[in-house]
Amino acid sequence: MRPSEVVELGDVRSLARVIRWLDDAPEVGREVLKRVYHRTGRAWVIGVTGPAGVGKSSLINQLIRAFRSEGRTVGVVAVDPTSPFTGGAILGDRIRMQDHEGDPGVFIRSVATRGQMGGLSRSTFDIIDLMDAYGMDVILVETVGVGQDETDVARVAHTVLLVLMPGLGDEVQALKAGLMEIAHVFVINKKDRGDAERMRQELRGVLSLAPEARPWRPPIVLTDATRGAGLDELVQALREHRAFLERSGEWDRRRQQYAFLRLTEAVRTLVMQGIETRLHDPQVQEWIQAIAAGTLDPYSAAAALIERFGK
Ligand SMILES: Nc1nc2c(ncn2[C@@H]2O[C@H](COP(=O)(O)OP(=O)(O)O)[C@@H](O)[C@H]2O)c(=O)[nH]1
Ligand SMILES: [Mg+2]
Repeated sequence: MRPSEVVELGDVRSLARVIRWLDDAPEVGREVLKRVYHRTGRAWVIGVTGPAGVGKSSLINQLIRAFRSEGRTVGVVAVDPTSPFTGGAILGDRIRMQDHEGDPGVFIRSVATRGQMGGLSRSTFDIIDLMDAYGMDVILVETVGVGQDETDVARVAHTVLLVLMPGLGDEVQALKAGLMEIAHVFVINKKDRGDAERMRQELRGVLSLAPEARPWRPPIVLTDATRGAGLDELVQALREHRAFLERSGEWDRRRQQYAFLRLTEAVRTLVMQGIETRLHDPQVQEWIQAIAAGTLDPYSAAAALIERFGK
């Protein structure tokens, strides 16, 4: 590892290299993260979530343009729901974002979920922190999904943007219990295509069921991501939410929550790493056999394993 790559703020090439290390040489990638972590905490993380095909990537493309025109740097993490059976090939989700190719103020990275729960892979946190440390002002995290287990993004993002489109009637119903509660801004995209206004009314109906006491009332913005219509309104809604976060103290509270999440993730990573390197240890093999045979339960085995290798 060359120290220069650690210190260069705003250098997307060294950022790309460090992020690649997270996959290829995790201990090196994490070593860099340790050294730059003190620079984190400045980026505004915006989660962009919703069903496949609603136009999340297209909207991100437009949001990059909008933030860039204000002089802000933008990082994008696109989380692909790659099948756990294919082992998680990294698919480029750059197609609709390629307008920004060559702009040193934009850094786009796709990550595979590797079949982990909740939609975000372990390294997503590291990538977000690295982008933050390397000076990205805004980090857009694209995740697919509308299930309740997809609410992971809410634990990472300051602002959650839920993207829908006209004609998603059933899915809107399904959303009620899950993402509805975590979304701060709703977008009905493809307003050029269908009855977006009617959908706004439906959505308002669903949202009005929420407790009145909620300090932030999520706005609903109609957009056409292919033409950029509604983008000013969307950016305005995002800005208002950010101002709300800061004035309510929520911005700082999120930092605390994120710190807790980071700690538990790091513990999991280190413990798993410790176990994975010892899978062929005869003692571990013995425990596996005993669990299979039913003579040992997995919790007792896990406790014994951590006791033995956890140091
Ligand atoms: N007509 C119309 N098509 C759109 C709009 N936004 C995105 N699309 C198209 O919808 C398809 C899916 O868009 P994409 O951004 O990849 O959606 P994602 O899967 O949510 O990221 C693409 O063919 C886009 O060109 C829109 O506002 N209007
Ligand atoms: Mg996409």
